[in-house]
Amino acid sequence: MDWGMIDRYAKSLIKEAGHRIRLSFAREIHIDTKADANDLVTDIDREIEQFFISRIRRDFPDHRILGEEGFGDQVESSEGVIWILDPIDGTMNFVHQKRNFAISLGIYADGAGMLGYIYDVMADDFYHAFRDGGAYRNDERLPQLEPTPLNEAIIGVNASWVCPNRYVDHERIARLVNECRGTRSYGSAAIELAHVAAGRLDAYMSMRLAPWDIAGGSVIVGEVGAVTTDLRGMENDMITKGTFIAARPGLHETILKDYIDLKI
Ligand code: 2AM
Ligand code: CA
Repeated sequence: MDWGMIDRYAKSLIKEAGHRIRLSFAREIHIDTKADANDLVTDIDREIEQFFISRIRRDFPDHRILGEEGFGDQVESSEGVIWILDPIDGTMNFVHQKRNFAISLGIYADGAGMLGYIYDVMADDFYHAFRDGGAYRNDERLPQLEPTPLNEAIIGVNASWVCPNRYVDHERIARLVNECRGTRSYGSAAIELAHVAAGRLDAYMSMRLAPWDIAGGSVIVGEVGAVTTDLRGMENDMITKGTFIAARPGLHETILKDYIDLKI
């Protein structure tokens, strides 16, 4: 497999998709809801996913595609090469803020993350990584992450997990919020993972993420030494939805051991 060629191809595809998204602001965007009233999708999400899929199918016919909007393949096993795509991660931000959304793509071979990309379209920040080749922001290599104690850590966590919910003991999350240095929430898992990779967040966690939210970012944060698992400490399989944490080493163990009590 010529991963260098696939890397160049993927980068140019993502840049072109970003251009298409920026152009879409001149049009009227149609907004639908999916699972619930706050689970948004637009015609742009669908168009961008279809753009990726038509190109990938034409140029890599033996690869499979797992995309959020469902135009790709029915992926139930991790064999072969799989492109795991979220055409717009942070759709609510896309609709309400017209910023703080990203294209997220991970390319996996037999379950191993080979290439990862996060493109923060409006900031024009492009993060990428290749397995054992380091992580980069706009072609500048990102340094390895050093351990940080919890009382000096900024944690990316959505405020909804501090409210009673059916996934996790919210009182422990409230204690985590009190005992860390600060919390942030950006509304796009991909952008939060880019922040972890660049050392601007020390951890990011969510109880409800899909493979396309984390596939690209997991490769990127892994290259700078962050630990990524589900909230039981097991490896995420990139096929099923579940819980997720990415954190500096040490901090990862502290959060899982002392602050997470899953109900699911
Ligand atoms: P999206 O914008 O592509 O839907 C928001 O906190 C983050 O969680 C975003 O990355 C968002 O991705 C993701 N997200 C929101 N609802 C989700 C769900 N039901 N399942 C998986 N991921 C979800
Ligand atoms: Ca999405």
